[in-house]
Amino acid sequence: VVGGTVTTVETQPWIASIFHKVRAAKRPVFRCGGTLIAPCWVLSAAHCFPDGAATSVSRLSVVLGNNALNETDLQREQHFQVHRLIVHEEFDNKDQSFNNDIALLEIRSSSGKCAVRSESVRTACLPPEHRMLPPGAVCDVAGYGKEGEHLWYISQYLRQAQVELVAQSVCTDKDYYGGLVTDNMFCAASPDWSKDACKSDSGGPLVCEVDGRMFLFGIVSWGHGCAMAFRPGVYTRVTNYNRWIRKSTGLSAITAG
Ligand code: 4AZ
Repeated sequence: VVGGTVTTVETQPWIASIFHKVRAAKRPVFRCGGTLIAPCWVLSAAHCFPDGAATSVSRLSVVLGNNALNETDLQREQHFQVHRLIVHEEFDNKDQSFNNDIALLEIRSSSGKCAVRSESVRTACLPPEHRMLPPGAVCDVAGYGKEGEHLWYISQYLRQAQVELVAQSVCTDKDYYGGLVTDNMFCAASPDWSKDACKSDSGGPLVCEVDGRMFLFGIVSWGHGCAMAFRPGVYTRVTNYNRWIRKSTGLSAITAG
């Protein structure tokens, strides 16, 4: 996150960190963010798993309640293996279009359990199908991604920033992204272009408050650079995927929070 502030995981208790075991590395390497939407399910971005259905789930792991990536705090954290990875069937990024950039991870602890609600771990609500907020609505993006586009390291600590929803007609204007932004995406930025998601925030949440509850409207997906003028952050439009989420998880209703 560029231009944001360090936050505690209790402020974003639905955030997940997804790690990938690499042969040469001692520790699992941070791959992407995610959002806990049900005790056994984390929503993330399809592009986080470039091997798609061929991804070896045994190399993936998920941590909830994670404040600092390189510190272990078992008071807060809950650790999981990935039981199943479901990448959207129509995500095909050969053309780098990022359309349908959505994936689900079914999580299980080593004792076979799902997430347990605590101060640091809690599900985000999913908004009703096709619900839209007006342009200018203020939302929060959170993650462990870069604090500047040209830094070579990601943030050690969870950070968040307030961004505003950009009208679809504006974001698809030729001065912005033109036809690169599909109906399955929306844009968000800060009015002075100082705040944005950045590399390694991918898969993580954009949440917006409605009637005192936080709803997951977006998944960090892509953008040209970070915090650049006329180049908002682009997010997967979660409200286009309620049916896909229901079908994939087998959960008939996801409303908890
Ligand atoms: C990335 O490379 C990335 N500014 C994620 C988000 C944004 C740009 C790049 C949005 O994962």
